[in-house]
Amino acid sequence: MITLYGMADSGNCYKPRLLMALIGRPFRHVEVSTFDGTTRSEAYLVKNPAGQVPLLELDDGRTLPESNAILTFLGEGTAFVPDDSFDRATMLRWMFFEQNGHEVTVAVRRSLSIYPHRKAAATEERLRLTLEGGRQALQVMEQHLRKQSFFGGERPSLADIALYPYTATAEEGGFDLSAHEAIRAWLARIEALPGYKPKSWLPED
Ligand SMILES: N[C@@H](CCC(=O)N[C@@H](CS)C(=O)NCC(=O)O)C(=O)O
Repeated sequence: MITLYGMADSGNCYKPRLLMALIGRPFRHVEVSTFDGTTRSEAYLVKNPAGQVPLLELDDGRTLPESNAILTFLGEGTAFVPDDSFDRATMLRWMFFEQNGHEVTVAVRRSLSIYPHRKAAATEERLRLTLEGGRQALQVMEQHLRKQSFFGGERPSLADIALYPYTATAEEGGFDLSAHEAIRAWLARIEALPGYKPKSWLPED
């Protein structure tokens, strides 16, 4: 069975967990965490020299880091990857947006705001910049979702799985979603998908 090394509270790690729940693919979860230093342990650095989670390990020992690369691998051949090449590129467009415009602002501001070990990095300037950038990213999402149900159109794709976790916890980072009606309706649509599991869910051993 494939193994997902991840941190239960991390949105990046929740992305592949959520996808595997939605497609009904069994996996083993191994908790590796920045809190207890295991992301930087010698044993883990052999698997991922970047010292980050998530990391997928296949039965043959091959490993794959980067949440959106993991989604791409796991999503192949499922309904979460469109057949049409333009639709597939549109899905990728939003997955790149998630890493370049959303994760670096919305997710980073949450981690600066809630994790005590990030306090030294949570300077006024950084909090201001991530607030501005995050608001801009959320506005882009809001505008797009006013026109369609999911990022790639009327069906959910990997882009929605990539964008869901840190949008769902954006308020923990000080973002106000009350005026973002389209985003809130989209979050509810994801939560209504068959097989959906919340971030707190981990597979049984
Ligand atoms: N671009 C990477 C980012 C991964 C990342 O930032 N992981 C964080 C948890 S959300 C991590 O491993 N932090 C632990 C550390 O840096 O020690 C992805 O999408 O997978």
